[in-house]
Amino acid sequence: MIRPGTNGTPTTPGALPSPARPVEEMKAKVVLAGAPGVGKTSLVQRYVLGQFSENYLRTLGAVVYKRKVNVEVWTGRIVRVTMTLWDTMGEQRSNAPFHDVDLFGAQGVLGVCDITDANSVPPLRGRLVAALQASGDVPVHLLMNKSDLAADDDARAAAIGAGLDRGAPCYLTSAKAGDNVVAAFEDLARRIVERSLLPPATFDGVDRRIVAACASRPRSLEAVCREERIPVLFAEARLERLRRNGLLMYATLALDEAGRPRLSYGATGNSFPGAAVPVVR
Ligand SMILES: Nc1nc2c(ncn2[C@@H]2O[C@H](COP(=O)(O)OP(=O)(O)OP(=O)(O)O)[C@@H](O)[C@H]2O)c(=O)[nH]1
Ligand SMILES: [Mg+2]
Repeated sequence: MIRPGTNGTPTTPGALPSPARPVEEMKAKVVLAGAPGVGKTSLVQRYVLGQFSENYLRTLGAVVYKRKVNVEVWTGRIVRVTMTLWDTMGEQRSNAPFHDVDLFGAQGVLGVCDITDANSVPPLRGRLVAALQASGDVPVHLLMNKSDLAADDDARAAAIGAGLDRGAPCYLTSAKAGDNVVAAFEDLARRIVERSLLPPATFDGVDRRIVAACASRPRSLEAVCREERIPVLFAEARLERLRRNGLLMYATLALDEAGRPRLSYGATGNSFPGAAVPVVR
């Protein structure tokens, strides 16, 4: 999926290429899904155009936006991702299959609900099921939008519950104020890139130690970095891959003071498939 850039930049192991000279490029389709009026169009327009409007114009069909972003991954490389962002309509007029055509082939999903309205969460769950059926097990981020308004406790709890069920980190976002919009979109871009870089089911001694530690008690990303003495991006990619392979799960999913996800990982009790590859450190 990733192809070498055309600018001839050499990839020196350990060296960080300049963000202005990315070494690899990839494309990713990302779908925004959620109930009507939760702010999908506003979020994508805030991210791509830097604009916000109080006017509500229902989306009909799907509108596709594009934005390129440089993503730093755990290898130290920079990948330039061209994201096509599919802003889908919230209103579902029927269950006819062609309504889900927009969801096919996505590499990532941004599920959106309205933090002031608990009724926006059940339709979001439905849209996530449809999106994941159409695109397979792709990374999902859950955006609890309109954080500039007073939050509804039920909406907050329901959204975090949906995130936990779907393995989707949650972000408190405001398309109006801009809070966490870039983080939510670009963290997803990084997860998409990492997923395409890591061999899906090859495990080594680091993986085994991480799973053993999480089996004794849930570990945060920071704890894994500290204990294994590995950089954040590297630990994050490993944890995500172990989770995808059913060896870890989110033990807790909460929000930090900035409204960004705070996760801890626990072991599922499943055993490692295949033989271990010894790690030399
Ligand atoms: N206060 C506030 N209002 C918002 C925010 N995001 C969106 N809105 C408002 O909510 C309304 C609906 O926003 P849209 O972005 O059109 O919602 P949508 O999810 O695209 O709706 P559909 O296209 O019908 O599915 C508009 O009036 C926006 O101005 C936000 O973060 N804060
Ligand atoms: Mg819309």
